Amino acid sequence: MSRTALRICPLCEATCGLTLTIEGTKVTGARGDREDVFSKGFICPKGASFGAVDGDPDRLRTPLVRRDGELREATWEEAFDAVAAGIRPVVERYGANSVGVVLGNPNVHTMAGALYPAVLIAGLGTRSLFTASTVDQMPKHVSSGLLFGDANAIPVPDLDHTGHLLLIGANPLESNGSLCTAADFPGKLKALKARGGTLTVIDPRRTRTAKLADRHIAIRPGTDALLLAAMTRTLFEEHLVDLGELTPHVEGLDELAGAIADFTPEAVSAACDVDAPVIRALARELAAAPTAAVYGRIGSCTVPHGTLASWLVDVLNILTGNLDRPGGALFPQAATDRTPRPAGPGRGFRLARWHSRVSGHPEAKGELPLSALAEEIDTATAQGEPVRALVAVAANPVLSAPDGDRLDKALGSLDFMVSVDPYLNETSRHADVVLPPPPPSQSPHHDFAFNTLAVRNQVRYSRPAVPLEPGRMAETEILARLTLAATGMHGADPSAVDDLVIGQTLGKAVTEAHSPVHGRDPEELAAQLTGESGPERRLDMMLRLGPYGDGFGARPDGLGLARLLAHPHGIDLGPLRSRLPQPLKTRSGRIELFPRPIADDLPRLREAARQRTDGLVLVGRRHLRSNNSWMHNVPALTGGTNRCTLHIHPEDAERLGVRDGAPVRVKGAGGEVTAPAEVTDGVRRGVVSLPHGWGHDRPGTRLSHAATDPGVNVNQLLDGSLLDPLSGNAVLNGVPVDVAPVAAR
Ligand SMILES: Nc1nc2c(c(=O)[nH]1)N[C@H]1C(S)=C(S)[C@@H](COP(=O)(O)OP(=O)(O)OC[C@H]3O[C@@H](n4cnc5c(=O)[nH]c(N)nc54)[C@H](O)[C@@H]3O)O[C@H]1N2
Ligand SMILES: Nc1nc2c(c(=O)[nH]1)N[C@H]1C(S)=C(S)[C@@H](COP(=O)(O)OP(=O)(O)OC[C@H]3O[C@@H](n4cnc5c(=O)[nH]c(N)nc54)[C@H](O)[C@@H]3O)O[C@H]1N2
Ligand code: SF4
Ligand SMILES: [Mo]
Repeated sequence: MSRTALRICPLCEATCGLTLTIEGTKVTGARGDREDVFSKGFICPKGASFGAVDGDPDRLRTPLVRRDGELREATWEEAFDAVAAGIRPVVERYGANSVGVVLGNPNVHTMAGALYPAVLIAGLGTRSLFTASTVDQMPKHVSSGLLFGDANAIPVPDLDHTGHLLLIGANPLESNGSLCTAADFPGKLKALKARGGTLTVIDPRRTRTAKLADRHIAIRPGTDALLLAAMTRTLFEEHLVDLGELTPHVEGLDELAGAIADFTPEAVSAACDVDAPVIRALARELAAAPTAAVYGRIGSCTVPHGTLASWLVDVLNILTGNLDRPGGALFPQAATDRTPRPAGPGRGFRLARWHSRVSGHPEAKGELPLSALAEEIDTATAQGEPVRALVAVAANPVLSAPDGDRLDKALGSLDFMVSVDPYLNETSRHADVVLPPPPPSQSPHHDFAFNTLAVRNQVRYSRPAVPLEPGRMAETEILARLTLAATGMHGADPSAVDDLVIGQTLGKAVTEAHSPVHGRDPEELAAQLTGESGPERRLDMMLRLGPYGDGFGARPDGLGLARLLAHPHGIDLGPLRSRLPQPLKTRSGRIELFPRPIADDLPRLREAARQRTDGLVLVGRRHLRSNNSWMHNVPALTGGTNRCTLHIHPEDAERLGVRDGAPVRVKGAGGEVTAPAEVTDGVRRGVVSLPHGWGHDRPGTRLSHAATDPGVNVNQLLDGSLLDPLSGNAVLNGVPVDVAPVAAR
């Protein structure tokens, strides 16, 4: 007998609602849930393969603990005993910073990842925090922090209503969108065109997204900040600046105009390899559109001027009056956002409150660059102890971060490492303890992160579609127990972690004048929380305190967990709306258009306008049926065009003697790899492209299908020294490489 259950898909940022078919405890099918308030039935090949991803026989079923050098199956009790015994002595002997924490991307796709790591980090008191954000979107956090005073206030293009979309370094037809949660991104781009809107794509590759565009500009990688600066300059020069409703909320306009005066289209044209009249036309089209949104993603972030490019994206939205207006770029309002406080000056955003020990990299948002993890482990300095113990949650930095070989060695030298990961892979193979979370079908789901980035306000929650298999532990409980074991409370009841957070949150809320629970008794409020588990009670609390919440009775028709559970396809909370000035938390209470750290970084950009590399540079790419490093083990999602090949333009191939299908050697500052060439004019001249997340040929892993076509680790070409200095984000695109055919024997 089969049954169906609803489950939000955790396999990318689009958060589609799925209807799963379940036989016994096995997911045998998945289709789009047509009644889902957000995704309305959309599904992609990954979502359709949910059952295969979920039921991968290589997923670990029990904890592993290293004994006599070998990882062996163990009980949960033995595993947490080993965690406490591994971490506590390191903290006690060498101090909190000697315990590192690495958080990978899937943390934003699980409830556990949203609710527990902050408690773990605070409990440990460590500053050695490294996450996937610094190989991804940290520049956007920094630019938002500087402009708006809140690193998490990220404006999202109003895809359903905009008249003109300028898309920079993003390929949503493969990625399904990022920092812009939208189910059926492809359909939304087609709808934009159908209603007479225009789409411009800036990408060194002619991607599937670029093929949809009215205009595709194949820019030279790494030079977007120059192009955007010249567009900004053009808006000033041609008197196209029109802040509209934003006028009272913006400061620094004149300073900005003066500072970018020398970034003329002519001055940047050669570096970008884009003609000056084209740059002017881009600026004019943006200003002339009835509504427009500029949106930049990976290709604009993982480059040497990532923060400047991210800042300029919003500067252009602001100068054309498109920020915070329907059809432009708006700030979503999620149901679990904090209770909105009254508008007014805030505490502002600060950078560089501390620095990394070895290279002195400044922190950003409390994080150190993932690129610096290897040196923080393998290099002793007088500044303090190296990282000697590591907690890795949903992270595979051996493949995702620069110089995997160095990190691989460094991980091998740790006193202790624990990985919370479903797979024994390139990173977790170094752990002394591996704690495997259950598959997604056995986990609850709510998108704490992506609802704050969604193109429509809505809220959805799925309880586990399948009960926990005997011997399994929910990932929320794993992280709660790990937190207790690592912070000297080993063995305490895991609900203590949830009670602590609930007590602290309610305790603070009752003191805030703007809170709906101001002046009430936190214990009385806590007693009202519903839910079957600690994480559900926390979700209930956040919903009830949130902007749409029932305020614990203050607004009886407001949201809470019970109401959400009564709406299994979700609750629509309406289109994105203008919110300024409320989201601003700058010290001035206004948008600070030309902040100091940005001003100080401009000379470096000016310098870049004069540079031109003539050699080849490398960029990445994504495939619809892949996901970073962890989906190459699912046969249904591999093969065909989803392969680790080097894309190279026919003219470059000809010049270098590279033949289609033949192996080529690619050499970068961090090492070299050999991959088959794929000669294609889908990349521009002077650019080659290799996808990331491959290189599944290391011993001691348990990824049987991935190992049959392992590919190579593109990040081995990097040595970790190239960073965007303001954000600490790794430079992964526009990296110089040498390419040569592998000589036939
Ligand atoms: N060259 C290059 N490098 C890149 C990029 C690029 O474009 N080019 N992209 C970068 C980006 S954007 C990112 S986000 C990073 C990603 O980097 P990482 O976060 O390190 O890598 P992932 O492959 O996303 O997944 C990390 C781990 O999560 C595990 N996992 C999967 N599901 C779960 C779960 O439910 N719970 C737990 N605990 N673990 C789970 C997987 O087995 C895997 O080991 O890579 C970056 N690296
Ligand atoms: N199918 C699939 N979906 C995914 C993922 C996946 O691995 N596979 N990963 C998920 C994650 S973690 C993330 S962060 C998102 C990323 O989402 P996107 O940002 O949409 O990711 P990409 O498809 O890598 O698109 C980046 C584009 O930038 C281009 N580019 C490279 N360098 C430059 C440059 O200097 N300038 C410009 N203008 N463009 C440049 C590349 O050619 C590429 O087409 O995708 C998410 N979704
Ligand atoms: S688009 Fe993303 S969320 Fe939607 S089904 Fe595909 S992988 Fe899942
Ligand atoms: Mo990412």
